[in-house]
Amino acid sequence: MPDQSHALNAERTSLLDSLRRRAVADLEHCETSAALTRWTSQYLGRQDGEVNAILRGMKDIPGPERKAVGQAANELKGELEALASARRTVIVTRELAAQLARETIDVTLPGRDLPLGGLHPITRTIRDICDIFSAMGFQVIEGPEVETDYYNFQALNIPADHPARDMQDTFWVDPGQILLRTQTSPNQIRIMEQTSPPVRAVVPGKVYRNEAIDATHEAMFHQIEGLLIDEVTTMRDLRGCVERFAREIFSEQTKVRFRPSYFPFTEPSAEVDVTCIVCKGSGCRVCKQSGWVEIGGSGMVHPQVLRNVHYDPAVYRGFAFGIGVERIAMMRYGINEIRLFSQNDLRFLNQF
Ligand code: 2U9
Repeated sequence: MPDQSHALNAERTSLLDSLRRRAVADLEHCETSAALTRWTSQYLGRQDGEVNAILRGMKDIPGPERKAVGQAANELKGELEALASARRTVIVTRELAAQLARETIDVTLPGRDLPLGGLHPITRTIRDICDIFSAMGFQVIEGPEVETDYYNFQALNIPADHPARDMQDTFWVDPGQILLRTQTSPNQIRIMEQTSPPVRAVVPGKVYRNEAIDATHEAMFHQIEGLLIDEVTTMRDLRGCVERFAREIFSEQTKVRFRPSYFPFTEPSAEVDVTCIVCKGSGCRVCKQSGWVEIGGSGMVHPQVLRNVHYDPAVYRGFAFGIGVERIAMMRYGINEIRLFSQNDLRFLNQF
């Protein structure tokens, strides 16, 4: 019996030895965490691990040997666990180093450019016009686009039967009471109500007219209106002011011409023409061969308008003018279609 048990013992010992050699050799080939996980489950797995299979089979071993085999198997288990843990440290360190190398950020790289927006040609033109009048001492003041009938019409001496009040021309919010302003002048009335002369102000902004739309007319467009009120103010001052503006915005060679006209809020009144900037006055398609292009209207403020804001027309007088911004922009940039300004088409806008 002792010999037989000795032989059995030797057989089990060599079984454990060969398992150890195989496990150690395999472990040396584990290069990744995934491979190591597979190795761990093959040799040390709770259910199917090879070492546990030996420990489970011990119930078949006779009493005296069981202890020795159990001890040897447990030692092997401890030994393999220690080797696996050391191997894991090596693999994890190597994998982390590779990941860090892969994910390196070069903080010295220049940032990505954000595309810069630009100013709309109408905004640019309004700013340039305002700069010119600012330099002449005018304040730039904006006001509401939704107005009352009083500020838009009555205060400006526009009688009830005037064509400008026509239902077809005005966008009414509350018919007869509230409307979208048809000119920026209601704001000049507000300014005069709030201040005493002298007054020098320009008002830029959107205005609305219920018009038939074509290449040169839109239902919404932009104006700049100017107002100057003082004790001694003449038509010559108006002409000088408008001429200075025209020469600043177009060129020093520009000439200005006044043509008699009629507006309810000015008397006398004049249309303002400038020499065509395309042909310099010799005649072309833009000026319809006349050499002149209309840029707006002007005049001396009507005494009734002064009375409406409680200015004494015997003491104060003033001039006013209105300029169509789209007109100026179309001439400056050589644009022949007003609808391009409101279509938000980047192929057009990117050119400015
Ligand atoms: C007050 C008194 C008078 C402003 C004026 C015009 C003549 C004029 C047009 C220009 C082109 C409108 O955009 S457009 O179609 N404007 O012809 N505007 S006088 O007169 C005023 C303003 C305010 C208190």
